[in-house]
Amino acid sequence: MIIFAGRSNVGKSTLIFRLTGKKVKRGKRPGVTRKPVEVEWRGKRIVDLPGFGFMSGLPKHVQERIKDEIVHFIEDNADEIELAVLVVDGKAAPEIIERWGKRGEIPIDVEFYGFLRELGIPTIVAVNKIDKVKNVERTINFLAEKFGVPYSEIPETFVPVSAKFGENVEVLKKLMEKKMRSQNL
Ligand SMILES: Nc1nc2c(ncn2[C@@H]2O[C@H](COP(=O)(O)OP(=O)(O)OP(=O)(O)O)[C@@H](O)[C@H]2O)c(=O)[nH]1
Ligand SMILES: [Mg+2]
Repeated sequence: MIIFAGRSNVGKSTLIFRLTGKKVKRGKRPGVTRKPVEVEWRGKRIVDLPGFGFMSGLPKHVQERIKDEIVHFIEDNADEIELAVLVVDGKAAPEIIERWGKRGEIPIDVEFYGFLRELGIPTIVAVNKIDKVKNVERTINFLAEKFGVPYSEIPETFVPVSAKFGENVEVLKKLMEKKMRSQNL
């Protein structure tokens, strides 16, 4: 099983659509995917998870419940999950991380990356919406530092993509295959 996780509206569903051609529900507002949705891809199951964080039209306690459900889903399926793709919004993530950090809070993306690593799940960070990012390299270096990923491991961990324009999706596909192969050795 491969899971796609990340904050609401970062483009998880769009990326799955680009990768697989499977028509998962996508949308302009955060909170489109409300339950884990499975699609089949090359004989594997890809799970499109709801986003965590702000969701349009949903009260805070429901958002919290959905986040708990995501965490439980991942914990319950940890043995089966061979790969996680953590999708972040390349434009918004650095700003949000900076803001949370200043408040002395651990940003959700950072927390979530740590959570996946603690469970021993190989994780790729797809830095999406790079069509809106001026300096991609700087963005990735910043995220790597915040996530605690050593400089030498950046190429095997971070991939800049634009799901909307299909940019670099092939590179992501290759890295996914590589990570899964090295796992099965
Ligand atoms: N500019 C730009 N917009 C994108 C990109 N990828 C996705 N989007 C837009 O971001 C919005 C959210 O896309 P979704 O794929 O529904 O996002 P999601 O992460 O699945 O959202 P939830 O299911 O609500 O958690 C849509 O309006 C997409 O068109 C991208 O690479 N660049
Ligand atoms: Mg979605």
